[in-house]
Amino acid sequence: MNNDCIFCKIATNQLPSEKVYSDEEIIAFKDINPQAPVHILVIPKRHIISADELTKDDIELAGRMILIAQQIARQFHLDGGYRIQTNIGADGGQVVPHLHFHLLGGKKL
Ligand code: DGP
Repeated sequence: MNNDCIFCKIATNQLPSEKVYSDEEIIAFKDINPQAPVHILVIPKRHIISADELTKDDIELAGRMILIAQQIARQFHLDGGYRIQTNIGADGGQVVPHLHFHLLGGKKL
């Protein structure tokens, strides 16, 4: 938990969000500024800054994050395809420094 991190606050319910998935180590919630009809963020509850910070110890966590995005894509009937994207650092377009996978779909991207 990083007290200055909005996604840590969402993960601990100190800030509201429209959650679509939650387990002991991962949550998913609707993006506040959607770029597609379906735009969901999948995040670890643990404060990891970005994918660049992942280590071998996180292989299972990172894999589970992708499988959860896949499961949510099915739940939202993104049968025509979708995008899973993660931005890393300022040059990568990352604004919130807590690892998140964008799940985007519902239109031709
Ligand atoms: P990125 O640029 O990859 O760091 O994307 C951050 C995303 O997080 C951006 O699409 C907007 C979203 N976001 C930022 N603050 C909040 C928030 O307080 N609630 C929710 N649901 N989404 C947020």
